[in-house]
Amino acid sequence: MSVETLKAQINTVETAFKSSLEKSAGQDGLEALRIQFLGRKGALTDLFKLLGSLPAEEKRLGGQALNQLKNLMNQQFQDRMNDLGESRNEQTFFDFSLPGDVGYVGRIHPISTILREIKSCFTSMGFSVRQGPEVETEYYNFDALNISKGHPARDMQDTLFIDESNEIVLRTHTSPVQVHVMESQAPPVRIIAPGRCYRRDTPDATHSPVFHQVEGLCVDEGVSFADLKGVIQTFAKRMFGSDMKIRFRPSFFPFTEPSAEYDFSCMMCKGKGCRVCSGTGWVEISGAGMVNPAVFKSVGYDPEKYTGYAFGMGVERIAMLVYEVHDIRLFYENDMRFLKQF
Ligand code: FA5
Repeated sequence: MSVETLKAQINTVETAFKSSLEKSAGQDGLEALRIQFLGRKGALTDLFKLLGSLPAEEKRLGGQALNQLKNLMNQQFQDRMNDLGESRNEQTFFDFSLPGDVGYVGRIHPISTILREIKSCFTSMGFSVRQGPEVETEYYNFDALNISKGHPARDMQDTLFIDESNEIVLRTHTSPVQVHVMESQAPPVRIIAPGRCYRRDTPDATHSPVFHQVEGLCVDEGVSFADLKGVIQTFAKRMFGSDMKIRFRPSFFPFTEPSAEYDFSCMMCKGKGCRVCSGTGWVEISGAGMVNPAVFKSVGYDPEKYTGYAFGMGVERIAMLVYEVHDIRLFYENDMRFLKQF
């Protein structure tokens, strides 16, 4: 036999091996192929047996060609085994030690939690909870509250208009709810009105264009400024503990007379001065005062018979003090790393 004849047989075996490898399926198919081509009595062994019949000078060449075929067949067979092993692992492998998929459980937003606490505190003092519209007429947002057209107080609150020609605005405060409530019932009144407010305020650490207020209104015979101070003091101590200090400062609102603003001592810096309290040790929480008789007249209450107090406190400012949050914007960025802490 010549080396050329051997090479022709090598080609035939190689072609048959490759085509069988392509067609072979599964572990059993591969094992049958291994026996047929690479086994002790397989096609490769048969070819090696032919080496002996080559002329001495062609044995080296024949041996090289056979070894090449042997390496190629072994390599391709191994590759195929690996592929099969991987796909089998993908189908059946399951690691029971891995932690399971835990679905995300939502939670209450910190502002909602604080609103609930404020409501619970005031309802325990005999206040009921009322709601008012966020889209208001200028009449309720300003005129009925004694803030006449061109009054400088309208400049104090940069207003977002929905429809300027029809005088429709996004309410800039919760005080219009005072008017809705007084129009709908006779005294005595003792309500709080929580809700969203909107202003064209530039966002910074303590201002957001959308924020929450809780309005308070108490009207009856003989209600005084001392009642207002007592209610606010009780609220502050219940919310923050007996260490909380409050202070009232004279102020101006067209719908209250006299008017005041009250501040809570800054829990963040314990009064030393920080970014939240602008270095003063106090955080402005709310406007307040005795209801202006002009407002009573616009809702048909007798100002000679009734007196009342009102306040409108900023909920975010309270939440910042409770949770020691330095920037109001964090409440509205919806960053889960922040929200998950509550
Ligand atoms: C008012 O809005 C009055 N309606 C409050 C009032 C009610 C006075 C009843 C008298 C009687 P003022 O503009 O000061 O007042 O806002 C009240 C509180 O809302 C502020 O003290 C502050 O805590 C909060 N606040 C106001 N603007 C913003 C804002 N852009 N972002 C966050 N909180 C704000």
